[in-house]
Amino acid sequence: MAASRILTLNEVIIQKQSAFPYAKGELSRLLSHIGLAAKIVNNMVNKAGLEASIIGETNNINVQGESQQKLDVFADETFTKALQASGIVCGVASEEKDEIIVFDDDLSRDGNYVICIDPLDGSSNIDVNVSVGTIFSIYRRITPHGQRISKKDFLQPGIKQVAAGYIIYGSSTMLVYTTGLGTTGFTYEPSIGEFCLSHYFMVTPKSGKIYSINEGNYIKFPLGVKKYIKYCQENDPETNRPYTSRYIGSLVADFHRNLLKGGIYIYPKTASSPNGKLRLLYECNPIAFLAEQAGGLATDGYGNRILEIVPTDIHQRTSFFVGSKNMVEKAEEFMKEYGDGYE
Ligand code: AHM
Ligand code: MG
Repeated sequence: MAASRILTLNEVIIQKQSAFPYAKGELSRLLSHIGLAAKIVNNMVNKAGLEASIIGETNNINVQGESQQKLDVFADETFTKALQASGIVCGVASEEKDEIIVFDDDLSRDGNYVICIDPLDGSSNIDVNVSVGTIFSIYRRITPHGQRISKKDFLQPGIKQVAAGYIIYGSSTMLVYTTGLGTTGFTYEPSIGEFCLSHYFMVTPKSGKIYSINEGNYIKFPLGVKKYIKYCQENDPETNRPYTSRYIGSLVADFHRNLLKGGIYIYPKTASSPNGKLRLLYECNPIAFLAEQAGGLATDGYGNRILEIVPTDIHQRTSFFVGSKNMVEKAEEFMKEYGDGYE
């Protein structure tokens, strides 16, 4: 639903502060810092075509075995600095860093929150002007104050998230977040340099017409996924099928479209990626939280709710089925019936 008068991100955060369980203004300040970093990264992403110095690859390979783009590094540094400057965050787990970063300065050491972040998801799309995003997830620390935090502060199941969100750098830039009280979207208004409330209480349709999956991997998919794709393609006027296939290859953009229009996004495990591709902590958990808060569902395709998976590694991967409730449930039915059999 569109807002009737202009409200900025900071105004809305302050308004909602009292409804938040840890209402000390800290989370509000943290979200403001994330909004600030998003503006800086947005500015750089927008200039990518003009600034040869920021497009293309670095010589580094990250912990995922993927080559780092220069903008990956820029986004990682920008968000890390903004989070540290907030004084509320004591550590970060980033897709771009092998190990967790512990903020050991006087300002941050005792911060209440840890953040899991994918600073620039889909960055292989940057050079060709396709939408990319930042995904973040916020947890309370577990380690008592006065002691140094460790990996266990980050290895919490998604149900423990106190907030999560993404920024989509697209045809317009948006910040979408939840603190567990619904999913809310803000659109960046460049003339005033503010994120303005544009999508209050986002509700995703229970059913949609879009399925999003990299069909180039079809041959390696579990049988249940192949059968579900076939179901999506079959003709049935009662269920609005055939569905339409849309896949950008940029999780935030694919999810955002499906959130608004109704649809399902699937990244299953495959014969060559037996644990799936997407990372639980900083890709799947935050997206799952937002999906559920908008009335959708997120599972691993094997009957497990993403938010209840207990992580054992900060870069852990999982198969991922997310989107409109009825569509995820139907895909789950196919997985239950046909499972992993490979044809
Ligand atoms: P990245 O974090 O290295 O950018 O990879 C994650 C991206 C997602 O945005 C996207 O949905 C997926 O990888 C696309 O993978 P594929 O090219 O295998 O379809
Ligand atoms: Mg990513």
